[in-house]
Amino acid sequence: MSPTNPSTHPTPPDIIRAAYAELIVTDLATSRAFYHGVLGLVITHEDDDAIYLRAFEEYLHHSLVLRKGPVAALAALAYRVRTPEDVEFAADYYTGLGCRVERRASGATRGIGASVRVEDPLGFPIEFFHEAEHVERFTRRYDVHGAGAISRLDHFNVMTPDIGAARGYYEGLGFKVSEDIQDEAGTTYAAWMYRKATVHDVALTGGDGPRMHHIAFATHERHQILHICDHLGAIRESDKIERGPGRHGVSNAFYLYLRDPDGHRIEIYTHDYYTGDPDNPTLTWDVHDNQRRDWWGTPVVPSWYSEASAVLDLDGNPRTLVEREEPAEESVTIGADGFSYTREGEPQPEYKLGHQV
Ligand code: 4SX
Ligand code: FE2
Repeated sequence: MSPTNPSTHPTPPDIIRAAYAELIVTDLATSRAFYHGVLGLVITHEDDDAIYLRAFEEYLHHSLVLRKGPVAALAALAYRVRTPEDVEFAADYYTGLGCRVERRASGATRGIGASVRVEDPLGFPIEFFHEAEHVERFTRRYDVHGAGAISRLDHFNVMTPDIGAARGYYEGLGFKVSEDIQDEAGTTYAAWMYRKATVHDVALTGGDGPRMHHIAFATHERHQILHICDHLGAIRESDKIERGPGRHGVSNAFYLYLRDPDGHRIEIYTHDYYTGDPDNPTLTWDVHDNQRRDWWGTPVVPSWYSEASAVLDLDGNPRTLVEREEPAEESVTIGADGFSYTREGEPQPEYKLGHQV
């Protein structure tokens, strides 16, 4: 039987990009003050149950839903697919994987057309949709942008115990790996995977899971990220800054991690690079290279490795965690492990290709 036989290998949906996240928050007013008041996200709609937000360049109804609930958690990560037929392909594909699949009528989430939600093989609630309501795109609304303007959602980051297995699952969906972090024994600690032509739509972080590590929004400029830091300082909420600002090694992006009022981690991210050619090379980092996660060598704070948001199943119940069996990145890199390096005897990864500049 051919490996592409549709009876054994249903066609995966043609995924365009990471499109929206639905987070459960415990107090809508407090979350509104953070996401709208501080980050400046535009409110498309709000009611007693939820707030629907988007960034300035987005014209779909929302890229973030904040839904009120008793316990802070992730309710869904949604990918946009290319055609309505791809929503059907998604249903068939996950049924073929033995996953729980639920069809959702148009409007089940405000602004979103017919969709399917699945409990994926890693235990995450994932949605696939094509149709969505269009709203005003605020690209040139500089009168409302402010100094910390956020342009669009960029990526999801999920915590899962077995990065090799998770990578294989996402490769089956047509994602490619832009960068990863490994050690000399071949253990993979994290991987960055994309459908749109950037470094990632989803990153896989090794750890007890399923948990949501963060969602990331993009700005156009570094100074917009710095302004968000200044803004938080000015309102005496600098404790919302968890890590950064800094320059990532992996992805080369400029970054900042915040914790929202419920502890959900939000990254603000800019200046990664184009990956759209079919032969885009994968860059592998050594876990002991202390510039891999921050190009300036700033240490990663321990909470960034250990804390992450609970994930709900399709009934709204928190998932139990599966422990990571392979070594944890923080255990091999934090503290006096004696293995980290800034300069090795040989050139750093980027320069190993031997090109003269
Ligand atoms: O910390 S890393 O430099 O590995 C990193 C983390 C790179 C890109 C990301 O989006 C991220 O969250
Ligand atoms: Fe990220």
